Amino acid sequence: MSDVSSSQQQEECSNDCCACPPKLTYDSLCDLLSLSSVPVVRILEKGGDANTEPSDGIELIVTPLQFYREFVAKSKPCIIRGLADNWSAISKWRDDAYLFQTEAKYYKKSGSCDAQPATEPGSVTVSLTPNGRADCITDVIFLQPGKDGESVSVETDAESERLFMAPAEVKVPFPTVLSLIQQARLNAVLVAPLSVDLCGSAARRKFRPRAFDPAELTPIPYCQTQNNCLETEFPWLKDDITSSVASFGEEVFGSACDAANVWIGTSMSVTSMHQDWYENIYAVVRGVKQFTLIPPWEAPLLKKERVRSAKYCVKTDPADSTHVEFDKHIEFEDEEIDWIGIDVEDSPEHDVMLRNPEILKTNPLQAEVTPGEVLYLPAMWFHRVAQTEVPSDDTCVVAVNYWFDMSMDGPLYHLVKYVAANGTASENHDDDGE
Ligand SMILES: O=C(O)CCC(=O)C(=O)O
Repeated sequence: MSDVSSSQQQEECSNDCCACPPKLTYDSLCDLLSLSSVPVVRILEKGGDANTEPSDGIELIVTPLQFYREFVAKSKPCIIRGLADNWSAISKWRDDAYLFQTEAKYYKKSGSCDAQPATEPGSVTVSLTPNGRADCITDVIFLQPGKDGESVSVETDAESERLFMAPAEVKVPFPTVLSLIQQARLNAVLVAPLSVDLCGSAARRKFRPRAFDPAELTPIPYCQTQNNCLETEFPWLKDDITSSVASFGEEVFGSACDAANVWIGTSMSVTSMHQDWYENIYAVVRGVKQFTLIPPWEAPLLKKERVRSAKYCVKTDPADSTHVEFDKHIEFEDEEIDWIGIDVEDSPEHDVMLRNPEILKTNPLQAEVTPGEVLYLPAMWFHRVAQTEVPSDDTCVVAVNYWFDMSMDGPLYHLVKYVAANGTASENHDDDGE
């Protein structure tokens, strides 16, 4: 009875009355649900002592079941320590000579073994961009040829369009990836200004060189195909990885992983903010990954832009797989795409405020994941991923991740879809002129 009368009282109340709890708005809901940090946890091994006290930055020691209850069921990210401790990859892949030659050794070995069907090295897919931004909204500048055939100043004659730019993709022998990384590094002088030139921030345009020719840009390579490439393109790498991480995921999510992917890149590449409809267990092997994470219920604050989609094109030399050049032309896809057009790392005084001031209301979390650590990235969470080589083995950053089917029958999936499609309560108020 008393509950009914208090809810009636609330309905009648204009909410200026100090006896009522403040009305829950979309913004206050986001604040209520926001997390202050990404905890670091350890998974208790079978037969391990459940009373072990956490130490060394670890906040919790949990069993897989407790992990499910505390993190998966609540859609909370965390960093897991200890899961990949028995991966020899963590030490072996720090050595370039070892990492980029493992393929040849594997096939030599497998040639004498009937159990292995493939007997010769294949090729791996590498994404190439001029600015380290694959699958990202980009201000693409179309240059007009000048009188003397030279490209002309972008300030006077160029037109630009914001496009979703997919990378060019080439298939190369694995050791060529190392050569492409080394070439990109050597040309870092070119890469640095261009990496800001194309990434879409108006305020940064002042750094743009007066003219540039895509054919002069050095491709920035990133192995980032998300098609189960650990199995299909990099099977030899599995020799240095145990099943510890995949088995943990199987136990927690109740099925085998849908895809296991390999990521080999450098600090020149950043993955733009996006979300995936998978549970993600992401293990860093070499270097450091910096994740910026935004919860899926904050989707309306991230506003997507609808843009045309295109991809970079390259010319390759069949006789020399290390010789790759950008074509002057990009290839348009026959579709438009909705994508988040703001890099949340841009500072507020830049064009963030003009394009989408709402982004400043998000509650992003930062997670720095180091070798041997595993990030649990709950399904649907938005993520932007940057990476840094460590000084002692500074060629590249390497990670392996496992995607598991997410649950689509619980309320969260439907609520997230609803919020993303319908925007926020405050927007609805604006529509009504309130
Ligand atoms: O490591 C990266 O660059 C991106 C990773 C990612 O987006 C993912 O695992 O879903």
